[in-house]
Amino acid sequence: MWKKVLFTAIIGLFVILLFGSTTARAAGCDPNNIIFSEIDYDQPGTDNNEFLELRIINAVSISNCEIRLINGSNNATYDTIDLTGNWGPNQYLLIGSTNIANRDLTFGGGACASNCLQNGAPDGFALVDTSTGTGTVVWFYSYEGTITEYDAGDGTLVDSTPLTNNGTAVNDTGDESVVNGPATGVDDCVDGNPTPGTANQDLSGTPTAIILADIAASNGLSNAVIIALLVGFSALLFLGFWLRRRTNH
Ligand SMILES: [Ca+2]
Ligand SMILES: [Ca+2]
Ligand SMILES: [Ca+2]
Ligand SMILES: [Ca+2]
Repeated sequence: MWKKVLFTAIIGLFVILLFGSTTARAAGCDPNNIIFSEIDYDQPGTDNNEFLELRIINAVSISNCEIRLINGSNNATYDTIDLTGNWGPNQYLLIGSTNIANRDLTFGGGACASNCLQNGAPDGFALVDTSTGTGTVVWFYSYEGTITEYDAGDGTLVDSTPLTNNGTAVNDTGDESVVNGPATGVDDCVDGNPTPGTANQDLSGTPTAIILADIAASNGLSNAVIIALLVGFSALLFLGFWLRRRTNH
C-alpha cells in the first residue's frame, strides 16, 4: 500500500517538474519585465491618435495587472485598462484609441476615439498589481510634472516618477511621441517618431556624418550654375551654404 502511494507521489512530482517547469513564468506585474516604452498623448489639434505602449521583456503573466490613467489635478483614476494573458518575451503591448491600428487594448472601455489621454499638466499612468485585492502601485509615471500621494487602494501614498530628459520635463505637443530612451531609465525620454506597437526609433547614437562628395545636376549645366552661385553668395554672407532641391525635375 505505502509503496503504491510513494510511487504515485513520485510520478506526480515528476509530471509537475516536467510540465510545470516548461510553463513557468515570472510573477505578474514584475516591474523588470513590464516597462514603459512610449506614449503619445497630444497631437496637433484634436488628439485622435493617442496611445500608450508597454514593452514586455521576459515571458510573464499580466493577468493580475492593470493600467490606470491618473488625473494630476485631483489624483482621480479616469480610466482603467485591465491587462490579461501571458506575454513575451520581447513583445509590445499597445493600448490605443479606436484610431490606432493593431492595438491590443482600447482606452475608454473599448470605445474612446479621441482625447483619451489627458494632456497635463501633470497627468500620469500607473501599473497596478491587483492581486492584493485593492491595488498596489508597481510603477507610476507622469508627464509635465509630478503627481504626489496617489493611493492605488492599499493605503500607501506614492509620488509619480516624472518623465524627463536629463532632468527636463517632457512635453508632447507636436507630431512626435515621448519615447523612453535606449537605457531603461525614465530620465532618458526623448521625442521620437511615433511607433505604436513596434520598436522605438533608435535615438541613441550620434548622427551619421554625411559627406557631400559630388553634386550631379539633373538638368544639365543650369543647375550646376545655380548651385555654384548659391555657394558663392552664401560664403560671402554667412560663410555657409545650402542646397535647393528643384521641384520640377
Ligand atoms: Ca492636441
Ligand atoms: Ca488632468
Ligand atoms: Ca490627449
Ligand atoms: Ca514603439
